[in-house]
Amino acid sequence: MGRYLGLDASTQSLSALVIDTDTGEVVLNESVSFAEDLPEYGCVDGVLPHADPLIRHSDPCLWAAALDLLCERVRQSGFDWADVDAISGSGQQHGSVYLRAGFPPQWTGRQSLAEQVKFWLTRATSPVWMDSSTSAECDEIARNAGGDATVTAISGSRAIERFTGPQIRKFWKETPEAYAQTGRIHLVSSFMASLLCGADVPIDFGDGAGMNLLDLKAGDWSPLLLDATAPGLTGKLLPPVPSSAIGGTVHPYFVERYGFRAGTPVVVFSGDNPNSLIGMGAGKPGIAVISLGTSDTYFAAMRDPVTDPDGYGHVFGNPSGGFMSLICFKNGSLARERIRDQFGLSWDAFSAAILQQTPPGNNGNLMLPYFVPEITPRILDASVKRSGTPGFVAGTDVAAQARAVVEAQALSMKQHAAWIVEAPTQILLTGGASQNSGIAQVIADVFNAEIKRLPVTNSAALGAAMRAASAVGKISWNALAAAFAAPDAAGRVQPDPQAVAVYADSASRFAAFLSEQFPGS
Ligand code: XUL
Repeated sequence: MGRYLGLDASTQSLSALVIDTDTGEVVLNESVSFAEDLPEYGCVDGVLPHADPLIRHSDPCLWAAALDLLCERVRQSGFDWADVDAISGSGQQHGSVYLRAGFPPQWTGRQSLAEQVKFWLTRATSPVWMDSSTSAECDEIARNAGGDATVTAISGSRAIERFTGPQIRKFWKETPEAYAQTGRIHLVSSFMASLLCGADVPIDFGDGAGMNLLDLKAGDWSPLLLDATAPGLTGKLLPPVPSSAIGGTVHPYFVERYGFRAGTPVVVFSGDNPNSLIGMGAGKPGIAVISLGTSDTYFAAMRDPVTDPDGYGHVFGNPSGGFMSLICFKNGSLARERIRDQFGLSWDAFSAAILQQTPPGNNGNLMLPYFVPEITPRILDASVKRSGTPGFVAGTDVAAQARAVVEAQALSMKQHAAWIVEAPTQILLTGGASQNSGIAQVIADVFNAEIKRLPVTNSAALGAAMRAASAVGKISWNALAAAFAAPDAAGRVQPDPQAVAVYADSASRFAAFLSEQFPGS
């Protein structure tokens, strides 16, 4: 029993959440926003502006600066870091950091982490999950490995633009000298853990599965995929480990500067989605999670690593054992926000447009809301399409726009989740937009499932804290889920049978409109 810290290095912020397993309470929930608190790094929506819409990188020094700032902010708030018994963390998946041999050094207290990290980078910026610029490398990796089917069978996913392997290959092709100088490649998760420990912390199976490099069944890097990706890659990666492994202890830098207890164990970090699976109490099959964040994701625990025949879905490691399915939709809150801003709606007005001003099925109006290149379905040449009434197509019917974007997202999710064999009996909704009643109702109706919501919205940080409590405190998953991930009785949304019937028709019309507008997607 004790206090366990979960850190979450997400696309736009770094958060810290501490659970107290004696009282069952969340005793700290603090966050640093990259845009508001560290504008000097120039990231917009978590990425560096780039003229090419397919290129999306971030600055690893920003993540290091955010760690310093968060530790200091929490210390100043009066929270005693020495009360923390163990730490784990979460990172946006797929993003990679390229470092000289010898990283990490013994941190010195004389300089900030960001200043020290800068010296070790062999690639100044980190490609992140929003990057879609590696189509050529995906094709090459698939060809080198013997075809898409082989890559999928080994790694759980077709070679995918945002996955780390294709990004590594692109780095090697474009700057072979810098690649040769790279001694260590980290994911965002293992990089943050390494900063905390001042030691090289391995990648876990959960996040490692998002690289197109891990042999899921063997639990080790696949020699075939390493060779198909870039020369000499084996030595640049530490062997992957189970998500419960201890990666090290907190470095004296954090003890001296911020007051952490010397020797506090650090459990390896994992990806945000594997952590959320735990933080939502969905570690066992039968419960699907829909997370409405910068990207929307749909995921669920699975026993066997069944793969998506259409190549959109993924299989990752489940931190509590077994596997998890995941489908990622890039035009998530980004698309909802674009519609909200374009039509001058508040979130309340957005919800009212859905709940009060438009009927389920939206009078036949359909939108394909691809403001940026989409992952699922695969659309590199992004654009927004509308079909339906003249007012909707012309953009004068404002309420219909709000419903259309949300219906399109829910219908696309249902269509692209059809390959997951273990059908969910419950759907848990999380992420910023999960509190919006209009959005929750559309999802309940499209999936014909009861929606449950949890009081804690940062399920990735919570899941990381629960993993620390499980690995170090030896507290059972059931006890942790009962204490911290129990659905909120007031947050339930029931499907409306009439709307369910309407959406059965919308689903086929949406699928037809999608394949007509984006053939081959
Ligand atoms: C999952 C994915 C995103 C990122 C950022 O495959 O790309 O969900 O993890 O959250």
